[in-house]
Amino acid sequence: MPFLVLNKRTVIMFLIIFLTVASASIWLLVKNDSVTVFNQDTTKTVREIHMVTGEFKAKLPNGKEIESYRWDPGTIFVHKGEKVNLVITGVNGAEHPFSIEGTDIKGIVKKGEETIVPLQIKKEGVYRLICHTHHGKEQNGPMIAYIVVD
Ligand SMILES: [Cu+2]
Repeated sequence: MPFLVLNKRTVIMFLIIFLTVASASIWLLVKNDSVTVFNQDTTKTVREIHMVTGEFKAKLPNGKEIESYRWDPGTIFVHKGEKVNLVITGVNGAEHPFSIEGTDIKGIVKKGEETIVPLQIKKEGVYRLICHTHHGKEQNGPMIAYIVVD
């Protein structure tokens, strides 16, 4: 009856083969996992863009006060068809009723409150976010932000 004789060299050779296969498997598993996680992240995340309502104020040498209301930042960039949440916080000014030209999006931003505007614009172009209270120079405006879609 033949016996399986294992000498030191054979044992070391088997160990090396086993370790090579094991580390290759672990490497493949880890690699697959990280790819999967990355894919889930990119499909589920809706990008947030934060904006505030601001006010510039100054006193002229003759004592007269001048002021101007602003969306800040004044220009934002989104991709065509991209889902974005525009989060606008009211800081200066009591109320800013707004609409986005060329869309049916409208709403109101109130001092101390957050207004979330979901955006998904499918046509390229520059869309104006207009405040209807401060729409012209006479009303301390124009309070307009530009949404660049490309
Ligand atoms: Cu306004």
